[in-house]
Amino acid sequence: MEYRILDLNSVVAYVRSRPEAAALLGLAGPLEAQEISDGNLNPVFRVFETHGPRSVLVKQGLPYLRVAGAAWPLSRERADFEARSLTRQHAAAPGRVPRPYWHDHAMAVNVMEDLRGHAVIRSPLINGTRLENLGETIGAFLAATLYASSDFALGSTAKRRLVTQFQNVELCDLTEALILTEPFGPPPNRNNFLPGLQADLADLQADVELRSAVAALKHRFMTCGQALLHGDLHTGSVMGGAPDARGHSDLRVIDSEFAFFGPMGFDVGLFLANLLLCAVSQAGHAPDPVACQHRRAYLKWQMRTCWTTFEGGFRRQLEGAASPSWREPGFQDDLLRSVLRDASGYAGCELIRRTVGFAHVPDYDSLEPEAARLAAGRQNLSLGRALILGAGGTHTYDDFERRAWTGLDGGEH
Ligand code: SR1
Ligand code: MG
Repeated sequence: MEYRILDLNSVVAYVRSRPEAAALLGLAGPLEAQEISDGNLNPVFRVFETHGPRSVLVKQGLPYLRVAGAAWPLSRERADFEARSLTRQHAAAPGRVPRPYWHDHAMAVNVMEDLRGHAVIRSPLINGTRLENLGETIGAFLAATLYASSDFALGSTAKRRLVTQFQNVELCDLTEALILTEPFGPPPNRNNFLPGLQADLADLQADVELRSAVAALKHRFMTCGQALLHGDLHTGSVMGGAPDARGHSDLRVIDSEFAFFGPMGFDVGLFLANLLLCAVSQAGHAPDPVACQHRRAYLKWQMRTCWTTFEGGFRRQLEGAASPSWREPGFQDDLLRSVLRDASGYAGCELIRRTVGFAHVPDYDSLEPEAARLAAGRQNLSLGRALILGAGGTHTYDDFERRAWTGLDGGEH
């Protein structure tokens, strides 16, 4: 089949034309489609039975960035990276990602489980919804997926072979530019920030020590292929079902088209940073200072649980590694400390780029009035800088937390 861009009409015919639709899913009767695109990169459709409960999710890579159009070309190979990484995540952490149904290379399409009753968790978190198992679930997901793709699990030969399947050149280049370069440098760039932050940004960009630390993080991102990362693990990349009586939700990690072999702390740091961005923004989103404090305490605990679950899960798996080298306690301590240091640095970069870079987050952008956005923006920049500069001195999670929560514990409003 030749590549063509799907729309609401053709996506139904496309699904019907595939043998998997009948064989795997029994989709035989009349079908309808609905567009449910949410991310920056790709259109997403739900194709569902008119008279039945079954549905699938169809995601297609366009030859350009969805939100920018043809002016920003992007190859369709991101659909291949998502297919390969989703399959591996599904094997390593079953039930924590949508079930993959089929990948169509020619059409740059991935068809997967439609998480129909689920919603992306970013908005609920902004609005104060408590998902009590969030940190634990994502920490366990990270421990499972990162370990399964590491040298510790695979041995160096299988790992090197696998790395060749994840040369995600374009999307790594995008991350290097948008997260690790442009926010810290002069034009030309695609930075986008409130005029009131101009002086703060100039001050940050003039900090030679900061620029060197970010250069080191960028170099590590480019050269340290520890494990297969999700590559874009923010709260817009997690969906959750309605919480049960205990506040536990069926959480699923989505959208792994940025997957590549990189430093494990990048995934950990991005996720922690997005909870922190939410915490900072609560000064403007929570209805009063007490609610602000409660919401922040919740987010703080989820961040800690995410790290401790990841660390514990990773250590447990190292204990079962085939090579005795990886069972050395001193090695394990050093490794996990270095992941935490990296997480601190990358979390700092994420806070900064979501405030002054090309792609922001609704936590921050939806703050009104502008003075509230300015205050949060300043706090994001200051925390981001502290996390980057303090990364080398981060030996324990307490060190990280102390730095990350500077000025947040009082529930300022
Ligand atoms: C141009 S793409 C901007 C951002 O969207 C994705 O979700 C990644 O976070 C990327 O940096
Ligand atoms: Mg995405």
